[in-house]
Amino acid sequence: MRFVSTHLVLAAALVASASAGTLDTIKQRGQLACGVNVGLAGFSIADSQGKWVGLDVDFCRAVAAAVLGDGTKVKFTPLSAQQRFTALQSGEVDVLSRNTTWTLTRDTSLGLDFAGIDFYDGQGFLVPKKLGVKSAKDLKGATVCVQPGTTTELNLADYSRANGLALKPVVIEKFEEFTKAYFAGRCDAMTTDVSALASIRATLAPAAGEQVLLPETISKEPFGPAVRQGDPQWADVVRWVLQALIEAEEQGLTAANVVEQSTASPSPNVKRLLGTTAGMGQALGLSEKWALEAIRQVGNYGEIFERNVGKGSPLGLDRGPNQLWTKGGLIYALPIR
Ligand SMILES: N[C@@H](CCC(=O)N[C@@H](CS)C(=O)NCC(=O)O)C(=O)O
Repeated sequence: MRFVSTHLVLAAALVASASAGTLDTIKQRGQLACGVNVGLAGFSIADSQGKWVGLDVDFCRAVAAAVLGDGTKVKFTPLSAQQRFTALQSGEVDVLSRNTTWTLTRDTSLGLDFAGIDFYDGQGFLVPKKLGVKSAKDLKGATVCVQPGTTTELNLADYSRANGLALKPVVIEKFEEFTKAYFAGRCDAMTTDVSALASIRATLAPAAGEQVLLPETISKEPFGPAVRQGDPQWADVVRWVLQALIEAEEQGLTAANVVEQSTASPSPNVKRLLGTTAGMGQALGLSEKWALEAIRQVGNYGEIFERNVGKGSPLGLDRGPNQLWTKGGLIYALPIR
């Protein structure tokens, strides 16, 4: 019995040491490799100066700020829906932060681990106003533009079958061709995540007012950052950076006040989060200023949301389920202690 357990412990240690190391690799490299969308405004897009901006981009900057003390030390790799998982599995990127839905099979058979949920979404339909369609149920026999390698494609088939709609998918791999095909009238409708439809309508439609979002949301699409399975230390870092950004919003810590609050706040929770009381950084293998730097350089979860996809942005999204749990939403930070 004793013999077996020693061997099991040894085997477990060997597996851990063989697969660990992403955190050390990043520290040595001095740069985080982050996989993002090729160009979905609000989530990830290169601006006119070639600088990457968006909610998914900001999450990677927060991880770099926590790990390396500098949120600019990120190499962004644009990935299509079909390329994204291979890029993570092969080690080309350390983290995938790309409007990617957490599903059972992605979490298991694909060898990934999701570190949390940073955006709650669902799938919808966009149609030209001139079609006069008021509900997805009116789309019987319609052609629908959809991208492959997505949950979108699978949900569309389920929805069509479940409702006897005989929808005809028009599957287009490249994002640019996908949007162009729809606006050129090659499909009656376009389907993807509602946030992406808002982004496409606001930034790519020839006339945004001519496009209607149908009322049905046909799926749940919880997006989150993913890492390779088998490196729990790295998964922990990514998981807790996300929690720290949410905790910061819960505690009223912002990019502008976090440094001052790190000494002024009497709250034990704030002191632990910001490293004024040491321990959390060490537990993660990071500097005690990990969360302070992430919040100072990138902002809290709500600031990231508002700046990129909120009411003041071209997407104009409500917080909806992405509001804090204390305000009726689903965003809830795990205890940092
Ligand atoms: N959330 C869904 C869909 C994600 C997705 O890739 N959506 C498309 C539709 S907007 C996209 O981002 N395309 C950009 C590209 O292919 O580069 C998933 O994880 O499968």
